[in-house]
Amino acid sequence: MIHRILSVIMFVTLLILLSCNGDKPDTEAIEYILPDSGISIEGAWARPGRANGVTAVYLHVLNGSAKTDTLISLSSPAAGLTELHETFERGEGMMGMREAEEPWFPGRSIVAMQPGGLHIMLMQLRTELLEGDQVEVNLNFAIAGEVTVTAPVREPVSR
Ligand SMILES: [Cu+2]
Repeated sequence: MIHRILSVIMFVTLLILLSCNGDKPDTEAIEYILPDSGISIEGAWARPGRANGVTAVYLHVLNGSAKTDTLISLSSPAAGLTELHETFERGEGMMGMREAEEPWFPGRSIVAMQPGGLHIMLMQLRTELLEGDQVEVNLNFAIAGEVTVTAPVREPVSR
């Protein structure tokens, strides 16, 4: 609990950065086609980050199967700790983020992870991540199994 509170406090600054810089959902205009079965990941990208710091990875999860799948675990060789986060309103216009309570991906649907919403949080970054770098994330689903995605590092696209 204390760990969670500390985490939230630690990330408030980042959060302000993440949610208050006027970013529009970056991949909104792209239409993804569901696969016939299984899970595929599209449109992955990561923000730059400092060594020992944190950053966020955004992507779309396309669940082509009829069944709801669940994310069991996440990892990245680039980070000491990797979590699925959700953004929430803390009140008084403040936004916070916390570990997502419902990491579910309904059948035949697309879940977007994008600025201001769900995201994969990379913490304890092992090295600096600069624009042009790539970062690997492993998503371990209950049904689909492990899916590895390579996310290019870039700044958000502002519209
Ligand atoms: Cu986060």
